[in-house]
Amino acid sequence: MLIVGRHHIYCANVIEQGGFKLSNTAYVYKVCVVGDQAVGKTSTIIRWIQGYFRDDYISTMGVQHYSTSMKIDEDTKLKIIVWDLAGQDTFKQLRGTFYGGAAGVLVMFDVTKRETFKSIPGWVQEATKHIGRRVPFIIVGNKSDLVTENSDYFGVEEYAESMNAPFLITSAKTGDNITNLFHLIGEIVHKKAMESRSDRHKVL
Ligand SMILES: Nc1nc2c(ncn2[C@@H]2O[C@H](COP(=O)(O)OP(=O)(O)O)[C@@H](O)[C@H]2O)c(=O)[nH]1
Ligand SMILES: [Mg+2]
Repeated sequence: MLIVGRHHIYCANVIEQGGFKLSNTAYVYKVCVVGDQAVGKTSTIIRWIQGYFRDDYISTMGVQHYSTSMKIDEDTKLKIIVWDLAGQDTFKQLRGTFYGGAAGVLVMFDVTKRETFKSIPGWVQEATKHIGRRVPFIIVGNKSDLVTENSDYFGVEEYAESMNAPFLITSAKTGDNITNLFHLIGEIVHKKAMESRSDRHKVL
């Protein structure tokens, strides 16, 4: 399998649960970001990759992707390719094709809009259907900077527990928890990929 990067052509081995092994210390994974329109998907990705927040984006058309690298320990480097899927219903059909090969999903809602939280099960279902298996996902409540009083964020903690998924409350505006979020998804998808490899070796 060839992956053409900006400066390199990698010879990579496909690993199970989505992703590629580039070398003994470097791996690449695809992560999809989903959620209703305007919950802050694009802002969150831009905040992480480019380190700033702007409030004048035009809404994402179709799909865009971004990539960056992170070290999860001294010896392990991950390249995460983040796919930003348009939330509008008009892109529903198009979205299906872009989930392929994803190793993990960030499912986002806006902590100031209950209806965006209610959409989460639908997003989980759509992603699982198109990816073809249940992959790790993180539930993300964004725009924490807009919440002034104590909030239970619509009960996200209980919901996340029932889905056996972690959740994080973030702000793309202030940057709160954004680095943690991407490191967490990187660690989770890598762990899952490594576990499934060792399981397979046990069976063989
Ligand atoms: N206050 C605040 N506004 C945000 C935050 N994240 C995104 N926004 C704003 O919400 C709107 C939608 O953001 P966008 O990233 O385009 O959402 P997307 O449709 O999910 O990609 C924009 O006006 C952003 O500036 C946040 O953490 N805090
Ligand atoms: Mg967008």
